[in-house]
Amino acid sequence: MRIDVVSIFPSYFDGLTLSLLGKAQSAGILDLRVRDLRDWTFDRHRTVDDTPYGGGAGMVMKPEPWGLALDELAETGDSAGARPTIVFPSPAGEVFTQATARELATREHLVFGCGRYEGIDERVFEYAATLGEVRLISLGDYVLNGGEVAVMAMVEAIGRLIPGVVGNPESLIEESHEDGLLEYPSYTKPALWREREVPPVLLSGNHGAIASWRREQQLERTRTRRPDLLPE
Ligand code: 6GU
Repeated sequence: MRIDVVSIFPSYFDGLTLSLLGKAQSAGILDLRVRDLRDWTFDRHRTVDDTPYGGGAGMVMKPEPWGLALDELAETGDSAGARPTIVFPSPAGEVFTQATARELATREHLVFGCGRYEGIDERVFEYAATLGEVRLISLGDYVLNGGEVAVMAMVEAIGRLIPGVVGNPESLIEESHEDGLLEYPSYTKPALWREREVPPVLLSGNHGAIASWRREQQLERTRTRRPDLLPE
């Protein structure tokens, strides 16, 4: 999978070279390229924003650098003409969930365009739709200063679903949200620690009993912490 990220703060994404996603890049499973939007500016100050038409607070990102960035990055060089999925992080977008991560993990080519909070000139979204499938995606109902942290989260959630990135595929299945429930609690040695015991069923060797205890724990946790995830 190829992922391009465009940002005015490319060093935010240095962390994506660590750990599993770093290994996936070295192994050639993930081709992640982070680009500075200012590379597509040509004035002395490398200007990416300007005042809003109609007035109002803050600055708006100019369309020209975005147009050039998208032209370059949407071009895959593939004669089959594969179109990328172009994601703009936005608190005004659809909410990102595990289902979104699963869907985007099936794509050949993702382009993430990180805007600042005040936004990108609206025509950029229309233009992007001529190059690929455009998605505006939010992490949830709170406000970040820009799209960078949101894109880091999305790239990590998507990247770990690419086959071969997570060594043991079973660990993908037994995760919170994969089956619509929260994960069951985990324990390791010692069996007694600061007067606290590991639930005895886990030491019983009875695999059926362990599986039903874990399922019950998942349901109980989901009921208390996230009742919104359960059917009515
Ligand atoms: Cl994707 N962007 C920004 N700026 N704020 C957010 C967000 C995204 N998701 C939640 N808050």
